[in-house]
Amino acid sequence: MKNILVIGSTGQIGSELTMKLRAEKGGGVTVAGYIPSAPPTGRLLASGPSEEVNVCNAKQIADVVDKYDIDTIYNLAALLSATAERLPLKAWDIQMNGLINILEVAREKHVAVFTPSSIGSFGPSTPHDMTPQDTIQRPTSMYGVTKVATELLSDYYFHKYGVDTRSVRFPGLISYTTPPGGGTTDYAVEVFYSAVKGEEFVCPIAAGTYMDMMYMPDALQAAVNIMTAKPTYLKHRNSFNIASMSFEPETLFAAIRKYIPSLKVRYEVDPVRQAIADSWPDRMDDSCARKEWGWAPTYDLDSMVRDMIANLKKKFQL
Ligand code: VAH
Repeated sequence: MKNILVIGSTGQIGSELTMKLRAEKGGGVTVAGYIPSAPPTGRLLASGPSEEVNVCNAKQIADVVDKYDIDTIYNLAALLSATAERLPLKAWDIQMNGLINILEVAREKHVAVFTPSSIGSFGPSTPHDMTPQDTIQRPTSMYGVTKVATELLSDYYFHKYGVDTRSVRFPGLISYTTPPGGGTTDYAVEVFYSAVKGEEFVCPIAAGTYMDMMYMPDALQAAVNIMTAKPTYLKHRNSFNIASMSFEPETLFAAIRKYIPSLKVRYEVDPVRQAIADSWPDRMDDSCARKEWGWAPTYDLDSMVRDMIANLKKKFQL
């Protein structure tokens, strides 16, 4: 029976992952950890227990782990890349001081920990095409620095203390549920909102800028599957490349125009997000994840576009 704590349960990934974990048959409880400025509402609040958990408060983490006999923590507390560039010290505090609080609790109470990494953990000197699982990681953003440090610290706690830490490097995540905030890949979500509402989309990322992207259902399944993988099969832990599609803005817009031909786009490149995007891979090699724990995405560009448009039209009753 798995009792799970999702820290950051009201964020872009956390809000959907918490609902998915609660729907999984397992008999355990999934606790929604939140901070006062972002409390759970609606179905997230109604479907299970929630507790205030600030990653920078180690006692709060430990008390909730004890109260619910937690055996797995999903640590989704983070500032995304563009916000982290604006607030680098806050990003470090949440992503690193928060992480070591979680890992210390996990060490003392024998709790498994999932903390996502990202394509943001790579930098300009990383091979951009078919980025290898094990390669150079010299990111030039604070977000990327925290993601590499997250991978190293999580591996340290595994090798030194036997803490069961696991992680995936998420691409840009696309979802119709919780709008993203402050990410470099957010354009690939925001354009859908403009398209279904018939509004012109102003794209902050230049045409021709390839990035790995993934539909949220595949990302959530990866987060669940890696934590249930047989530990003896894992040659890597923090963190696995996972990939499903790679595209540049014009490819995405053409795929949307197959269903909404009227989509209008103009470019106003944001230099901060463009510099971050240029430093990230075009496409990752995810063969290790496929081999070691059976990673396999189910959505491609066209099926993701179709599903996004159908669900956003439903959401806005269009
Ligand atoms: C961001 N969506 O853009 C996040 C993610 C891979 C990108 O880390 O910052």
